[in-house]
Amino acid sequence: MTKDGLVPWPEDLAYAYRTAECWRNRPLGAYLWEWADRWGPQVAVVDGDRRLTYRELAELADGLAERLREHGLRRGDSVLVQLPNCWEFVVVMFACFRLGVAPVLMLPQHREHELSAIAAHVGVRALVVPDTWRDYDHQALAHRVAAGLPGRTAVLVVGAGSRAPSVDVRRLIQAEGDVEARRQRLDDLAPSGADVALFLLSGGTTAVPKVIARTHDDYEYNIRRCADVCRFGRDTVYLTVLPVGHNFPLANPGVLGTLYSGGRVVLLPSPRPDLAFAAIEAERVTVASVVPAVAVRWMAAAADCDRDLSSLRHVHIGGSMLSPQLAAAIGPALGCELQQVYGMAEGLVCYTPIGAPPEVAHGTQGRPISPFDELLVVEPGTSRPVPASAVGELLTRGPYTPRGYYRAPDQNAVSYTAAGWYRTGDLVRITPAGDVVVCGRIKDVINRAGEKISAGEVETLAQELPEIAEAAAIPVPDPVVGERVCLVVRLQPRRRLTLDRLAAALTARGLAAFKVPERLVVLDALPHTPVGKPDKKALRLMLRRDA
Ligand code: J2J
Repeated sequence: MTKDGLVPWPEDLAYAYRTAECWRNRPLGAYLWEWADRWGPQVAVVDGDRRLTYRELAELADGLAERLREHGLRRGDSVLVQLPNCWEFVVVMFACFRLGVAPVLMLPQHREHELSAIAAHVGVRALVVPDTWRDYDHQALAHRVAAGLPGRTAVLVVGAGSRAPSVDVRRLIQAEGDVEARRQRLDDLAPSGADVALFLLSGGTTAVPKVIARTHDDYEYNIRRCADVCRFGRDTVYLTVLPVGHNFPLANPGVLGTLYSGGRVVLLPSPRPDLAFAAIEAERVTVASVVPAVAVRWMAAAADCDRDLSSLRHVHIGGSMLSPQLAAAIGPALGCELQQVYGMAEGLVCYTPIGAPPEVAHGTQGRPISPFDELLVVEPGTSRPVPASAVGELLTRGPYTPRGYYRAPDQNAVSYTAAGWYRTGDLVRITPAGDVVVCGRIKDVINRAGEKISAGEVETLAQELPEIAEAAAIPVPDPVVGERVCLVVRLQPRRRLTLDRLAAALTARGLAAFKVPERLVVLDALPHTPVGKPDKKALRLMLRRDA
């Protein structure tokens, strides 16, 4: 671990990745102008009535970058970004990339609990939020979070509701002045390819979510490979319905892969089928990425939909388990080809290839996007390989899989082996042809419609409530979202607790709504493992029996 909290790749491997041109030592901001020079007048981003060309995007991002610099942001700083899917998100991202300021990508659903912990952990200099989103006052939230942080943290607000002392982002996004001179000034300030481009949140198994630092070099390589595998090009029209702060819609190939290829990004605030189908028809969308829960909603809605979806060529599906039966039904229902994605914010991404035979397209989660990706299947919790094709825990390393979490030496000792392998916590088998089949997981998370919820995070917060003596968060299967959070508790003597009171108390403590338990089970005593932890396997079995 270096002083700044990053775990570097070993020097010999870094050399190999550079020599093989995985890493080009070129910051993501430099690509913005390369694209603008090549595809200037073409539309890059569509958000409702707002359409930005490549040229406009570059000019607006540079304009914002210069204003952010005037506000004191410098290379090596970081800012927390909590924006919904909107054109300003793209401009903010590239303004940051130009300056070498790393955005920390949060979800609009996050609240004080998540924002405060992450902002403090990374040491952000500013928070970028919408004024309101879905009737929630993010501006007020950001000021509360900023007040609890050491030092002065600026609050930057997107939206007409921005009020002093917030900084109004839309006022900062201007392309006035000498564009060429500014471009040159910013080029001179550009970060190096090895600098941190952005921070992603981990799906997380710990009480506080872990943060993943992705460099310009590693992220660009990931985008380039995904765009190549998915055959993105100038004719690609990519629909973004998942929260764009997620790695999947952002960069697999996602928004950045589309821009990389000269295509057009269409941003929607939600995956609602009526909105999505109207956008597909209006913009002649060719590809969209969704989680299985959204795919199911789209399939049902497509059955009696009078929109023209014929432009759709591919749908990327990943983030949680997809059964082969469902996988086989998606293509026919939506009139396009399915590509399964198995990915993670920590790095590794696998895709089923375009044109793959049904047994691969439906029965596997695909193969790694890079020949430099290393995959090892081991007996869970060890480094002992299992026999070929057997099920085990997947370990991985490679040119876009960082070697550790940011500023987390203790966690890294658990999540990474001494030889630099990342322990995915996923149970997989690899077919003789090299395709990964995800079979389950050993990590203590709940996967609710693709959103990962750390059981430990929910338990730690729940145990602070005066009613609760002991708590275990476990997944319960659900036909709509895959899994929901169930909290099993032992209460303090003479205390009572209802699900409503639990939900209200956790929400009041600033926990994001999607993590709040949707089921509560009260027991006189929890079963325990020999080391004294709640026996979650026994609890899961018990709940299944009682269901
Ligand atoms: C089963 N489980 C899957 C799949 C991810 C692309 C796609 C998804 C993510 C993502 C991502 C799965 N079948 N097809 O970042 O770039 C579960 C695994 C994995 C965890 C990672 C991307 N695809 N998963 O979901 O960081 O358990 O990334 O380890 O949110 O999601 O979660 P996350």
